[in-house]
Amino acid sequence: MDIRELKIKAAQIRMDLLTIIHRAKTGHTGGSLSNTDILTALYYEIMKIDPAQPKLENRDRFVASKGHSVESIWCILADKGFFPKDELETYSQFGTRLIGHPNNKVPGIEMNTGALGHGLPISVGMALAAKRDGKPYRVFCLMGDGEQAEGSNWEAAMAGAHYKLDNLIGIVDRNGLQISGTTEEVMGLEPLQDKWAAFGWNVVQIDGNDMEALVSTFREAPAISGKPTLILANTVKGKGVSFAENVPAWHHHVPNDEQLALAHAELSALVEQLRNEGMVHE
Ligand SMILES: Cc1ncc(C[n+]2csc(CCOP(=O)(O)OP(=O)(O)O)c2C)c(N)n1
Ligand SMILES: [Mg+2]
Repeated sequence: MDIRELKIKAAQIRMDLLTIIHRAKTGHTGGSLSNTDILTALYYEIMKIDPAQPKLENRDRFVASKGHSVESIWCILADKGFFPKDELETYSQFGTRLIGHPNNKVPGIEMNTGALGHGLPISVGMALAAKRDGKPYRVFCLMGDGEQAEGSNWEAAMAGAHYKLDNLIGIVDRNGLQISGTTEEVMGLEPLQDKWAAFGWNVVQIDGNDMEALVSTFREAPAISGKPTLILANTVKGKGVSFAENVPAWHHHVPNDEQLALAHAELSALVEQLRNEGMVHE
């Protein structure tokens, strides 16, 4: 897919995730919207995965350590064909596999997550296994910025550098907010880039809602052989929905009927604009 097509896809995924959250009346809206571009780049352009063979030995691995923002993942896995799209209607309903956090009963999910701070340690193990077994796959681990307060991440960071895991790519969704306010108010993280660098990682800071920057950074990783990569992805929590952007309450606020219609109108307008740009260029 080219960059414009990826941007259209991201807008469509945003519409889908708002729809399932609105229907179920529960979800982590802000964090799902902030990481949609990261996931779209990974799932539609970067990762070597096959929805028909979700357990393929040499598949790239994706671990959603910030497991609460699962709605973007469910919508992408359905759209890619890991499971039927109409199953999305069961999201968060009694008896569903599509629960409020990643669940490895669902094809395409590598690991149950939700308790923050566990994704990176397991990703280190997956990347180390690939090295020891001589396998070519990469491991991508998406963390939240609030999640950086979990000490287990820093033990894993040390191990990732120690074992020279250049097949490991950590991504921090740096939206500046966690559940109850800004990360700097709740648990100061800065200077975050310097901390990761001091732990021996190659750190790249980008705009995490810029599709072009995401695709080229993911393609180039590892830029330095023998070092794991940390992508500090500066994002906007609630991205793409004007009234949700940067508003802490949208962490798990659910859109009402009117807000859903408004959000869909904004995102549809973006899709139309991107389609028109395509026609001008063709
Ligand atoms: C170990 C643990 N403690 C607390 C929580 C509750 N919790 C869910 S989301 C969240 C905030 C996470 O903020 P951040 O990592 O910045 O995620 P994002 O902003 O991307 O939604 C918290 C504290 C949890 N899931 N796991
Ligand atoms: Mg955050």
